[in-house]
Amino acid sequence: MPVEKVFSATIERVSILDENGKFDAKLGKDVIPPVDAVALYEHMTICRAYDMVAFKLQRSGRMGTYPQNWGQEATSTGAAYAMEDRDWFVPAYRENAGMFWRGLPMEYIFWHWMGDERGNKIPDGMRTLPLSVPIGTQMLHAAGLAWAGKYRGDGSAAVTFFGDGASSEGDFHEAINFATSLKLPVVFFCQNNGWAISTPRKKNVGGETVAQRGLAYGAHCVQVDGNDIYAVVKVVREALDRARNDFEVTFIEGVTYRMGDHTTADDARRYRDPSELKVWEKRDPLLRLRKHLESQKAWDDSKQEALEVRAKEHVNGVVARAEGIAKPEVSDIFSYTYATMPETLAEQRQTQRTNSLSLNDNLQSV
Ligand SMILES: Cc1ncc(C[n+]2csc(CCOP(=O)(O)OP(=O)(O)O)c2C)c(N)n1
Ligand SMILES: [Mg+2]
Repeated sequence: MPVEKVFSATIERVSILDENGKFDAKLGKDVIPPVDAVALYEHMTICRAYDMVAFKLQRSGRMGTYPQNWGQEATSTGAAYAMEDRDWFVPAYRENAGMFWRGLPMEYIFWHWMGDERGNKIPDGMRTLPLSVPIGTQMLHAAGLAWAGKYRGDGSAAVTFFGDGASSEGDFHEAINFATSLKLPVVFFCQNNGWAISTPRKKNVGGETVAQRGLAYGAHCVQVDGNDIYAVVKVVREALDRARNDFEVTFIEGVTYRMGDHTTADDARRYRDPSELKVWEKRDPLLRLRKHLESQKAWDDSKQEALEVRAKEHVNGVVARAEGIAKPEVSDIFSYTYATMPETLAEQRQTQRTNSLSLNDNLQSV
């Protein structure tokens, strides 16, 4: 036969708890035990409070630029919940909730955006990378970590997060090509939040879904309702099994929405129709889970009130710790590049305050 079909594929979309509160009992069976669902809801609520405080810290001049995570909490939290400690969590910059679920103390992310490098020094043993602001670079790191894990046979997998915009970067294509051709245990989790700053998804990604981008590389591709934490946990768990057991790469497109501006340096009102927000407010991942828990008699208004008080107190404590950290030493800038400091650098550190170069002397003469 001169013409034959050599490849065909479909992209499935997974949803368990839909925006009207309908829960698919068959698909959702045993995905998240009820006690964990409450813990996840509480966690995401505290992360939302954190996000709102972060915005105010920037507006009042106490923090630099900040990208709000508002509305996207279920994607990274669901993924982190499905992961094991031995797995690598490789974020972009809208995955606070997942990083905190993995145990990163919340002040680290404040430090990062306050310009303090100590926010990037992840506690030892926590297989989580610091935030990545250069778009797309982290996916290559994830492929490398997964390669090392496979080489060592430690059973680990890497889950890397990136945006719809980042899926148009060369780094994405290089990383996924590397991962699928070497059969590395990586999960590529695209947070399709509708926008790459002011560029709408349709103007930066051709094709019906973002997920299908992975097909060309031979990845298993799936779309998931990213505001449905049950569906997120299910698809990430399956992707991790695939990675660990078969070294098969998965591309997950989590369809979610950026409720805030791109960052505090942006004003989305200049390019975004407010009616879009109204639609997505109803799809809020927290609201959806809360209603579901209420329908299960696992949540009520008094629990909500108590949680909100607790969240406020918790975040206030984080702010106090973040702002209360002792200033770093100037010489710290020399300390973190080499395990053993080369002589030239040691000399620079030694002479950083000579008369000719002394910052203090210069200031005194002003
Ligand atoms: C390599 C690189 N190019 C450009 C930028 C500027 N930039 C910051 S965020 C962004 C858009 C990213 O969109 P997306 O990947 O969809 O992530 P989102 O912000 O929506 O979460 C761009 C172009 C950058 N940080 N790094
Ligand atoms: Mg985006």
